[in-house]
Amino acid sequence: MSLIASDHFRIVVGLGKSGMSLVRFLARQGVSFAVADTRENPPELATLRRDYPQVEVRCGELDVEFLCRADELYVSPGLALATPALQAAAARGVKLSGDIDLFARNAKAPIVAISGSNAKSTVTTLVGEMAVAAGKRVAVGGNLGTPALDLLSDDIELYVMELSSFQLETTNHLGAEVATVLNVSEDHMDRYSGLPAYHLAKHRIFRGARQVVVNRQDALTRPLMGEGLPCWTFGLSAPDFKAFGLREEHGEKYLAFEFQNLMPVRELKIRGAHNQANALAALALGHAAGLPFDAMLSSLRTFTGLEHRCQWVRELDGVSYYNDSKATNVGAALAAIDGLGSDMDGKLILIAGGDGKGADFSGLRDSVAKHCRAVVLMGRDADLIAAALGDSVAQIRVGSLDEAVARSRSLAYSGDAVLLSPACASFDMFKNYEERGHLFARAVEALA
Ligand code: UMA
Ligand code: ADP
Repeated sequence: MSLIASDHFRIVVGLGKSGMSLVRFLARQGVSFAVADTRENPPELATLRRDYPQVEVRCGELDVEFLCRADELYVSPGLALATPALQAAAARGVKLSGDIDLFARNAKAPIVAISGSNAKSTVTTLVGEMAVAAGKRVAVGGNLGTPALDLLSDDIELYVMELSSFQLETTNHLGAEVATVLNVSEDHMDRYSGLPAYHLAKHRIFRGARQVVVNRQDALTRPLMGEGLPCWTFGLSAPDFKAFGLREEHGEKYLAFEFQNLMPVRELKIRGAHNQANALAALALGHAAGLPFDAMLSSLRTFTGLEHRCQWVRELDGVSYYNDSKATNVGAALAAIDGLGSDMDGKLILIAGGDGKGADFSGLRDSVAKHCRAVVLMGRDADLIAAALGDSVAQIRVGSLDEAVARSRSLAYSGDAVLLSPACASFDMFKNYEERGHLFARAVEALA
């Protein structure tokens, strides 16, 4: 049964991946709609024209009169709701919506919903693998991989969804079986008025949730509403009731639930304290969703992590090289610096810089001073990072990633590690963070 009114007219605003998934969904429902995008040549234009030639599409600057022909606009996550034309349409009574509410209304299986500033993709992938190991027919996607509406299917028994603050801005009721905000630190400050606005957007994930998972080490992850909901917690401290954490016994560290040890930490293949937190978060979410411990633990034993997330590339002359290109904000870089730095005898040579998205880099100072031998800076906001770090560490400025790798090698001693963890988006120098990570790995592999 369709849960969408057929007598309304809608416009899909934004013709990227989510816009195209909306087009497919609305076309399947047989309702009338049009498409708009501010770009002259949006990424899915050719596909739309080929598969849905009858759908009206307007490219270029948004026309408020055109938008006001609709009862409802489905706005893509890449487009801020504050966009003047969208606000003008809203002021004239047009509803602003997104794909996630539509997904939630049409999903017939429980939803595990995962947001946070960092670790979303790692934890989402892990919970997905745990569900597969438990024999569930599971669909995994959202901000990661496949757009939400393309996942809908009557066969699915569990949805594991990564949701960004952009997607949550237009989400009014998710109704997840279990929802979490894994951590909150500054990101996307070029889109939000400040941390409170970003925090509020993330917490929309808890709307209608039946259970919540909270990070004991980050007060901002506690739901702002929904007091009294069943709550599971995770954190690196020893766990109490309804809690996942670490416990030490006879010199061995364990992942633990309440008062029971689950598995030794050394059996995890993913490195660093931040990844132990991620494993605990995935266990908490999976447990809340009814997955058995044996299946979840077997997934944790085999999961080697995602590409570009503190990924080990090579060892040369006793120096390890790590690709953490996905660290596109300060919180992610901090997790890598602290996580790897506290797990090794030597020091880090950190390669950082790029498009800082309006971030405050001063949070890096203490961890860099503690764990880094030197920092190699590149990209648009290198000066801002240099100023924030001050004289706490040796700094080297370079013009390219190849140069960064070569200079890092010359700075490192045996036992050290070279870590690409830029604390910045990549768009000033690269197509995306994947390209930045691949070029780093290539430069490292080319070292003689
Ligand atoms: N844009 C315009 N005009 C428009 C619409 C978009 O200029 O009319 C620009 C935006 O400024 C943006 C870019 O186009 O920079 C992409 O926006 P989009 O809404 O078309 O993006 P999609 O292709 O639909 O991809 C979106 C998510 N992208 C964003 O939120 C920016 C993808 O997350 C997601 O995988 C996809 O939907 C499927 O759900 C990517 C992402 O970068 C991975 N997410 C951010 C992050 O992880 O930090 C939130
Ligand atoms: P997201 O999907 O939220 O961007 P990812 O799993 O792709 O998350 O990881 C992004 C970055 O965050 C990586 O650079 C990784 O090193 C860092 N990171 C991983 N786990 C954590 C954590 N628990 N806290 C903070 N940063 C983390």
